[in-house]
Amino acid sequence: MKIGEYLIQAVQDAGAGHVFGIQGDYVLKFYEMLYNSPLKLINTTDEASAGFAADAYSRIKGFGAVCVTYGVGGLNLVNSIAEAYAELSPVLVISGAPGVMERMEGASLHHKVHDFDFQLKIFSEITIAHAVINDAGTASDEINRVIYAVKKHKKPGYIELPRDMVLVEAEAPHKTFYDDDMRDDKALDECLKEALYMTGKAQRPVIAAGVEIHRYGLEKEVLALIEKSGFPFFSGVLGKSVISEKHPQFIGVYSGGMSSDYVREIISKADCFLLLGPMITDFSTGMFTSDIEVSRSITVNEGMVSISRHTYRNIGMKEFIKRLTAEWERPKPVLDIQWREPFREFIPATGEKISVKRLFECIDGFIGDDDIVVAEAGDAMFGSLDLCIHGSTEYISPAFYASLGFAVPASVGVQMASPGRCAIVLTGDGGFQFNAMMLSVSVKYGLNPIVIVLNNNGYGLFRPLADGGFNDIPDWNYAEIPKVIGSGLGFKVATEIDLVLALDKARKNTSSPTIIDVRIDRNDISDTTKRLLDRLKKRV
Ligand SMILES: Cc1ncc(C[n+]2csc(CCOP(=O)(O)OP(=O)(O)O)c2C)c(N)n1
Ligand SMILES: [Mg+2]
Repeated sequence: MKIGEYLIQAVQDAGAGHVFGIQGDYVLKFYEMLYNSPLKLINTTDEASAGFAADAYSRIKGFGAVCVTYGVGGLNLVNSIAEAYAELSPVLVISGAPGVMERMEGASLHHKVHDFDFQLKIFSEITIAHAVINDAGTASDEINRVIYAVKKHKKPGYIELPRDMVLVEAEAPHKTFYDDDMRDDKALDECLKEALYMTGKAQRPVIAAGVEIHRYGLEKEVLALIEKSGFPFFSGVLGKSVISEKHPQFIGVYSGGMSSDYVREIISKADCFLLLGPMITDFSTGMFTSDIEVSRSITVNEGMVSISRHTYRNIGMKEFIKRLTAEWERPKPVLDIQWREPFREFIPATGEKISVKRLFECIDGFIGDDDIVVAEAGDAMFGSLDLCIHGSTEYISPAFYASLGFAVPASVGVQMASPGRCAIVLTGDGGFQFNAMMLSVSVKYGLNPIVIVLNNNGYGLFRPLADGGFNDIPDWNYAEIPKVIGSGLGFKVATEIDLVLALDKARKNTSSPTIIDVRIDRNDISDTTKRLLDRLKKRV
């Protein structure tokens, strides 16, 4: 096999069916090979968008890939891959590069910044494993090593493929990569005993289903524990929808002082927290205003379990959860929780101008079983935390790294990874303007995202903190975008009834994007964001 062919086969074997990106002369030979392979090549409008699309794709499929040219392409991808790294998304970056035989000292080749390895050095900071494929003898081992690390650690990897190596015959692999994690069975026994004792005597226990549960594919195991225990459960901001939010034991998303009164009340009274796969960040704790006390917590992450202030190491998260469930004996608790009200139908008030609060109530009623919600950083993301997501992992947002420009490109990745399902994109006007051109890629591939633009004339999130012309953005006519990109529906809505009518038409549009420009007041923000801003104001 040629090295290029070996790489393509390895990407397929790892679970990807698509590769996102843009070519250039340093990667053209490989692109031709990719194009003629079973992998589907999705050309994006720019590399940052390719990275976001591949990130969302990876969150759904468990592995994704992006392929770019050297320098101009690679550097355009840095922010997206940094987000994937920060939020545990297994994306493989493949970058073309000057040939091994071209790498003469001091050679000034286009797209090169200084030394030939400048791009490798940058990506080594934001990937878990990296390799330059410059030796046919080790090429297959190096490709396998990087892909193995990506899948194991749920973080991006980097493979640089010099253009003169693509057609070189690869030697067969010499090494096998297998799971060699140290496991301490005695620590697991001891830790389980302590966890069973602590949960056994709790009067008001709660479980959290965190983001690692999704990334390590443990949804079924966690659901079994939730149902056997009868404990109520919540999720964190990044782990939203790891388990279906229609589950009767679900109480909501908890993020400290940012959360709704309902969730906060339950958490503030809880006396035992079983935190499964959480990622603890400023947003997930509502700027560190969480009521989750370490002394009452069992925190389970891949490789270790902490109970109160001591930690057991070398414990697999899956083994821990499975054994905890198997050895669980305590009867289900009798709880005096006032369970969430079932979902209420949205009835539009005639002529009433739409507010952010009502917008989210309307979207809550609109989301269906086959939809995947993609939220952009900004009020779109914070306001959507209380939406009820029906299935498992049907809500995707950059709820930690929080880069703008994610949602529209991510919807392309989502729809490629889950054919036939609708992507509902919730974005602010500012975030939308970053990568709105990616809707033309949706048109090219016949995708039908429904893009709801929360149009508050600028960077609304910042206005209460510091306001000035820097928060105003150009006022686009978003509803006219379909004319530019050649297909799609566009609506400009200001009232509740118009919004409902537009959503109805969007639902029936199965072949092209729908853009709904929702005109909201400049200073209107969601309750979640109001609570977040109160916290931030105390800091600024
Ligand atoms: C790439 C990037 N640049 C800058 C920021 C800082 N930032 C966070 S929110 C925001 C404003 C977003 O505006 P919009 O999308 O309209 O949402 P709104 O604040 O109005 O809800 C900015 C600039 C960021 N998160 N990501
Ligand atoms: Mg805005």
